[in-house]
Amino acid sequence: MPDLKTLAERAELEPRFTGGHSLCRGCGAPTVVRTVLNSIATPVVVVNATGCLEVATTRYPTTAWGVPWLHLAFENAAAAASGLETAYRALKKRGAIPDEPITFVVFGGDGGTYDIGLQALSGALERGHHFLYVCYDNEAYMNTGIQRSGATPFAASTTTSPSGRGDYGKHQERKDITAIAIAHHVPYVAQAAISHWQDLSDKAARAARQNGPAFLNVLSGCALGWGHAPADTIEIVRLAVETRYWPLYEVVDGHYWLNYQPQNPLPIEEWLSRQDRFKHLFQVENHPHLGELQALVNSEWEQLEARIQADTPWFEAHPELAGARV
Ligand SMILES: Cc1ncc(C[n+]2csc(CCOP(=O)(O)OP(=O)(O)O)c2C)c(N)n1
Repeated sequence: MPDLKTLAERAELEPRFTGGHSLCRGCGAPTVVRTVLNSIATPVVVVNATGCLEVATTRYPTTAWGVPWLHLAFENAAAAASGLETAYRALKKRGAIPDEPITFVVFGGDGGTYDIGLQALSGALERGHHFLYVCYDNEAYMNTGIQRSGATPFAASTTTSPSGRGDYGKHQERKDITAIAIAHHVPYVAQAAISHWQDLSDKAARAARQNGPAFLNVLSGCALGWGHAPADTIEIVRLAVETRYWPLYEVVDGHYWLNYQPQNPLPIEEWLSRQDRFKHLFQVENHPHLGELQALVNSEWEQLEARIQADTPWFEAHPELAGARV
């Protein structure tokens, strides 16, 4: 498959996703989409689960998509990509169409990925379809009014896990969808964030080169749902990385590699205090939950670090498979 080696080459690619859509100011989703699509050298076909991205980019009679694009329901985005990819392979095998590479890319929000579309995603990953699934993770069902999803962090206030009247927001821990994807033994799984766009771009390029399923979980952002000024989205997503809440790592053929090591990890409060969805945690009666959140972050980081250390010899033996450190 051809490759776009430099960021300049990627930036110069004709835009596959244009401005003029009606996503909110400060929304992270367009950054995810443009960065991913401009990092893939082949023609692409996009499958889009419903959510903010789909709704706000396709207002009749306009579209922000400069590529073939399918709108699907939550439940079946990955199933539709499986069908497309299989049909394309079958037609090529029969000689009915030219043998040219196409990358099939799914975009789904966290509601569509962690929860409602999980069954189809799991099936497609396990069957080994050659496609890239990208979750733009804003940590709630934003399009329908900020309802909690499986991605919503512990203690975040949403419209269906509200804080107040003695309650502290969501009681459950967030689901680790990246680990679930890894458990399917696919060639490439990675976590990325819009604050580290070069890393995201490289991961998209690497993911598209795999000869099998690839999954990217990208921390996006939502000024409205997280409760901050639109101009602060990138900075707040960066704080998620600097507090170790959102590690940037990749798993290549089952082997773990860290792409970014925060030199002076910040306490989780530095990320939480910038967002209204966590402001109740700074009331005295909720202080214990701050400690619980920090303990969760620490324990997840330690588990990840142990896996990364265990896999260091494997990457030393296969240095060409290790992604760039950012
Ligand atoms: C089966 C089904 N249930 C509910 C809806 C209504 N609905 C449309 S968009 C949306 C929220 C999507 O959340 P997410 O996938 O996280 O994407 P976001 O809106 O945050 O971009 C919901 C609940 C639907 N379209 N289909």
